[in-house]
Amino acid sequence: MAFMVTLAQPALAQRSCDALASLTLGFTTITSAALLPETTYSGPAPLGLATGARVPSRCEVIGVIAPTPDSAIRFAVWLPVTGWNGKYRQEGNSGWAGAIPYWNMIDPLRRGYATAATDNGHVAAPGVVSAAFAIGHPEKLIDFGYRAVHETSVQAKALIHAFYGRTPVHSYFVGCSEGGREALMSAQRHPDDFQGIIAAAPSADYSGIMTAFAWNQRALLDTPASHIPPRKLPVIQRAVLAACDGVDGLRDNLLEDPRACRFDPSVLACKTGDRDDCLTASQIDALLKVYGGPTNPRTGDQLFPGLPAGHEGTPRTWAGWMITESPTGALQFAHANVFYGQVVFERPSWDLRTLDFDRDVIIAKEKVGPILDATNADLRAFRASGGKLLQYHGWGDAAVSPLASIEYYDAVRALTSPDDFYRLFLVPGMGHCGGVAGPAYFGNVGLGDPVEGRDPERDVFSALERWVEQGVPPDHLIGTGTVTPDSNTRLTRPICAYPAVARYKGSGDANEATNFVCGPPVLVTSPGARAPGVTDLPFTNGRFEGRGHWINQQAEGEYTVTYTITDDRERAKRHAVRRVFLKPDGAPLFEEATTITFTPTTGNRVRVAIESDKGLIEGLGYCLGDQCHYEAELSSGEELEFTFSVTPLRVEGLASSTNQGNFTSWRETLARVPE
Ligand SMILES: [Ca+2]
Repeated sequence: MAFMVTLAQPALAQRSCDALASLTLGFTTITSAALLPETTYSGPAPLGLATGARVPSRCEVIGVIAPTPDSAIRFAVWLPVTGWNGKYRQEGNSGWAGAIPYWNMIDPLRRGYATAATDNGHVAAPGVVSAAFAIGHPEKLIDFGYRAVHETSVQAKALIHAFYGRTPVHSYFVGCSEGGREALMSAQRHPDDFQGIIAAAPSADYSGIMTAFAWNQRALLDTPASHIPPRKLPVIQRAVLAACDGVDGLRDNLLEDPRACRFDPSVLACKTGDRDDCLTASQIDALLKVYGGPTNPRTGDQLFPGLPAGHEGTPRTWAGWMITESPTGALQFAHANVFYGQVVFERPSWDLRTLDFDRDVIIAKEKVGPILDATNADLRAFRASGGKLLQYHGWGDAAVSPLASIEYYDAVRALTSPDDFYRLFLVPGMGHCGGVAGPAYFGNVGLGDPVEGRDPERDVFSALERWVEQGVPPDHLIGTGTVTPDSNTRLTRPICAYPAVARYKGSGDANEATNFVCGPPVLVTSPGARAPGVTDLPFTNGRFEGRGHWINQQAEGEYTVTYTITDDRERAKRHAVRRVFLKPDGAPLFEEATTITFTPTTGNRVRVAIESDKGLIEGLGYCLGDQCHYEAELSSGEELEFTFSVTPLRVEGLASSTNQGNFTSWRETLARVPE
């Protein structure tokens, strides 16, 4: 005998742990049921965070579920022997799954939860990016897509009832990346399985993400000169921060909302040959494609959002995921080949360098989108069942663009008010699932998290528990991390519920969360958003006043901006706009008059034409709910971008514009002046 176990039988138990082995469950074979003593975890731990952790004594049940003849869904359940809190928490997978993630089950067990996880229906060699299980096995792909997580929850709850004599009072699901996709899939397909769900950095639009991976790799492989070596990534990030760090009101090497950053990589163009501190023309082209994201070459449709600027050189973000010394060594290269080669075409020799971004993307969407993509924005059943969904995503995530989480949130918002059941938190600086830069620790990496205690403000799972069990929704979390580049200095910062961002109060230690408030976003744009919306633009006559920031080579500073808008209803959506910029002393900086015409096209799209002294600016825009956005480009190369929200009582707008001349940028915040 390997070790002696002397544990009292739990008082609540209706059956002994051993007896669970003979339990009859639908489509399920229980392979073992045994009391295990407290141990120290020594198995694999992908984030390197659980090795050496104390694992309390538990009844461990391992089984296989076969809802179809080709299914083999392995799962493990850990039932606390003492101190069960009456609740259940299931853990998600990562990557292509293929193993039961025991390391994720330690944290819930230590919190007193009965917990379970599955290998998602197949076995894979550790550390290998592979979806070979899908070739010739459509049922296994469905198990991976959504069935394994649901079936595991059904059987785990049955085992909990058999062991303790009652069902859990609350059930939770926690997952990041692939686990985040599983989390959203549960809310969409099985809205009664879990009352509380954490969906972190979800790879929800699975086929879209894989297309983006292929797009990025193709951009970087376009010619031998397109490859950007990892050593240049910090150079790019420094240039982005030089251009954009202060936009959020604080120079701290973090971008509160990278959407406010309009970075032009041509500032890094090499002047005399290729050097480490500059980019060649081919590299600039590749970088612009990565920022822009994949588009259909025939229709121009955005296929997935691009990656926001500002985290290129942060360790474990772009390097490794997208860029390695070897041009084909990145994780994105492997994942995109596996997805299209093994899952879509079932032809392992397929190479992403042959991908047709029109035809092949449509094939992928039609074949596997309905199985893998957790993109259904209709969460009304989940909401009606009392479910609470907490989503978080790092702005520095180079695996899943955080813009995709915003798109999904906005799509949900177009159908139902999410505030009472669904909140999204975007974390400045943070990479995929956690770590590295910014306020990246808030209970999100389980046992490796340096934050002690289970304060709902600093521990994301405790925040979800409080929301589900006490009805207190989280407005913000407080993340902990270290200052960049001074890793010896601790930083705390509020992480605000989207769309709010943390704004520095203007005084006090900028590394202390207490000196920030959650406020309106600097700039709300989401280029390429595909969510449904409305086209009505109920702009009305009136005067608007606000603060603006103007930057050019002659003048930089804060100005008062006054708009007078005359809404010409006779000519549909046509507005005469007179704009005056005043210096702090009241002297005019300049003024201009423009006419803006909005013409609804299809869906939520609008065509925008601006006649001004800069010439005619035309562009396409869109509205999401009460928020409208458009971008336009002048023939001179000037870009104009403008976002505003429209409500019956108030108009607020923020704008930015860039060009390649001496005019660099301006932004404004406007509020309607009461009549
Ligand atoms: Ca900043």
